[in-house]
Amino acid sequence: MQWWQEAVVYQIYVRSFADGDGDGVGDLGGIRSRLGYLELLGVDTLWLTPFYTSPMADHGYDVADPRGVDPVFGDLDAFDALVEAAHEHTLRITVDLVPNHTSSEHEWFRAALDSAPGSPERARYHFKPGRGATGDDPPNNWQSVFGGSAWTRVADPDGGQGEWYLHLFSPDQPDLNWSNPEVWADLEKTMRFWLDRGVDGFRLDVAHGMSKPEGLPNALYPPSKLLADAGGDRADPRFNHAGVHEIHRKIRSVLDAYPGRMTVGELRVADDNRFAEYLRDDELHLGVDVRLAKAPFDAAAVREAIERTLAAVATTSTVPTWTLANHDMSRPASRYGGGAAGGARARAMALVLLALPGTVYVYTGDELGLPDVDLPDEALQDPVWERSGHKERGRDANRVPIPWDGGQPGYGFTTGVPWLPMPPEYGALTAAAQLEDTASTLSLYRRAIELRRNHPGFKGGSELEWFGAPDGCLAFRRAGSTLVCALNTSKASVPLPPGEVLLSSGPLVNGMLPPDTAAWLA
Ligand code: TEU
Repeated sequence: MQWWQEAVVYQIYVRSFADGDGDGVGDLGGIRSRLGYLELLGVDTLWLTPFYTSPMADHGYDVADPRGVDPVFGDLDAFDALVEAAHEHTLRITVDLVPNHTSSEHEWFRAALDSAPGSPERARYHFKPGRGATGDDPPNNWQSVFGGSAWTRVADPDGGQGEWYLHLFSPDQPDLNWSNPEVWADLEKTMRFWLDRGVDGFRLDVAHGMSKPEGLPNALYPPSKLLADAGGDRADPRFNHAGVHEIHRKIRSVLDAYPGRMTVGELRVADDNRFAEYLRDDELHLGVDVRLAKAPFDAAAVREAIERTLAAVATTSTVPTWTLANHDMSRPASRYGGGAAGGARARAMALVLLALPGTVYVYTGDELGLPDVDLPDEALQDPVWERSGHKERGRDANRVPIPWDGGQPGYGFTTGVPWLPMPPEYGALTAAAQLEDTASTLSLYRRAIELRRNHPGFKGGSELEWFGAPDGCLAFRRAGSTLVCALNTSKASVPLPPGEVLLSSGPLVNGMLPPDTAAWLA
């Protein structure tokens, strides 16, 4: 068993975790100062979102220099110090890589703008003439995931209206042309750069992107940004193109020279068979699966998501991955209904999550039960807000900084002004307050992670056995194990399966499992 096949990975949204220098933005030094907390929580691996040099149009997913640290996050010395300290705390470190696109401030893209159509500088991206007599229409009908056309027109070096370039995300994130060998050579250099500095693995952003079909043909359906998530759809030419697998084989060949290091791909691929293709023995080690995170709080839907995730990896030699959220999704406490019920359901789902075989991802702040924050319009920073013409508020609500202790404005996250306002209700949810409260969400996560690591009931295989359960409920155990996880999403209390209760997500009532509650039994 490799370490990544049974890890509890904690996703750090670097901007929002801990601010070491008082500028209101989280940084690498801040993370280093909070490693003790992560050790207490019991996670074994960290995933850091991009901390590379960036103008921050998409908060770091627009990378201007993939081998440099942005000054707002620290410098290379701070990174090296963090890796060393994390390893001393027996925490592994995985970092994001963004191979699909660069920032428009990347030196390659600046050079492309200064060069003529047809030049080698432009050939690193997708530049094309427009359609129509004067080239005023974009080269095809592709839409940006963030809204609007996926094409932006540039002025030619001589000042006239010129070519268009492709950006599946914001215009500040031009897509790289992966049929250009320079693009791979540069990613390989970047991977070796960070591997040689001691990282334990990579999360590959948009791992179903990169490769594009020859000639960039029109999409055949009415374009809609929602189709970004339907990557399994063969009619969507933007993502999941067959050529991507050759890229993953190259990535894997680099990793194979660094035993014990791994890659996990962000795979927005709805079709189970196509998902599995990325997990062949010479491609990714793991794929991020958001099926469970997308399921509503309903036992039948949760069971279906779990079974589909298991089915998607059943033909591979890898393991399933599970998560309830990430930096792109509404937080569980809000998604499951908000208020006291939403909080209780998020806690119940945490026990489902942590009972499952394979690798688990916990998004920073979910262990505190943080809700999404209702931010005022003027605070919003996600490019989705502007790109959608203010129709979609974007992802800032689930990226508000972590409350550590004390009160407003910074709650121990920063001595300055936090980059997104932290609300009054954070006072009761700080890590410090929850560490002292045995009934807190944080205490539940700590206990559950500890049991997951040490209890023999978790040593079972990767198949699940399902028990008969009342309507709106589910119960399962790993094949060969005695530990049962039961979840009640119905409106009535139900009898518990037989066994000693090891942990429950809320109080049991007269030995019954109440609504919005889960329990582990041995
Ligand atoms: O997200 C890729 C993605 O496919 C989008 O659908 C994303 O889910 C977005 O939330 C839609 O609003 C990755 C990163 O996780 C995301 O944070 C970046 O913005 C994006 O890539 C571009 O790098």
